[in-house]
Amino acid sequence: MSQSLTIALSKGRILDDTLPLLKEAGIEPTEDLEKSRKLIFPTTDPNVRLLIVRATDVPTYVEHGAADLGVAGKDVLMEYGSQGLYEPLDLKIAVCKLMTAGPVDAPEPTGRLKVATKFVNVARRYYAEQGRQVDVIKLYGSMELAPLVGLADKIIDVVDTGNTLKANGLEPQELIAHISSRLIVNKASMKMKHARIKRLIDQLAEAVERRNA
Ligand code: PRT
Ligand code: MG
Repeated sequence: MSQSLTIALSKGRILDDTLPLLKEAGIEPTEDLEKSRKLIFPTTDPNVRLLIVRATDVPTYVEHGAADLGVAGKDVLMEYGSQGLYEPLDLKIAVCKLMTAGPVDAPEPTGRLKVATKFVNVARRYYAEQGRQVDVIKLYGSMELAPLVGLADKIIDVVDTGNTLKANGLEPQELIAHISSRLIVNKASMKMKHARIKRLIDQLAEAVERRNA
């Protein structure tokens, strides 16, 4: 198998924070990804290309080998389940917290808790560990709305500044996990393209260390 690499990224904060790290590893897209509608991009390394996919789809592309590597939030990986992937490096970017949140000063509901979230697997696991009965309601976005209109008592979402919660009369409650983005690697690629991938992991690890020194 050739040593060419395909790397899956998502637009927005992951792309913004990953490109400077890739640059330090000698990999730069040859055009502006944010401005383009294309989804496959060549780079200054003729053997490396970038794919742009939805943040939640990155693990799928990598697990199935459509991409050799990818960058995904730990929140996304916790929800996806990462047994089918290697997760060799914490890139320490897109840092946030996965939290429960609810209306400011609301009394703890006495009956069965209703929790709205896009992280349904994480939610079920979290409350099961506490032995708490919950109804988990799957949403795809705007989770903050759910407690305001009686769809749910609480939400589970990632929180950075907390401004979005605050603007909607919600407050962060329990910390479920500290989140950052991880480099993920397809298991077969790690074997077949070991030298090339090992070199990239080492270069990225050095770039992360320099950045956080
Ligand atoms: O947007 P899309 O639906 O395609 O997917 P996505 O929302 O998963 O992608 P993206 O690019 O928004 O986030 C990618 C990754 O960045 C996530 O998987 C997290 O690991 C990480 N990250 C870091 C965040 C945030 N910080 C963050 N603040 N992801 C989302 N947010 C949201 C948050 O939920 C809130 O609604 O941004 C909003 C503002 O946050 P506050 O607390 O600063 O107000
Ligand atoms: Mg988003």
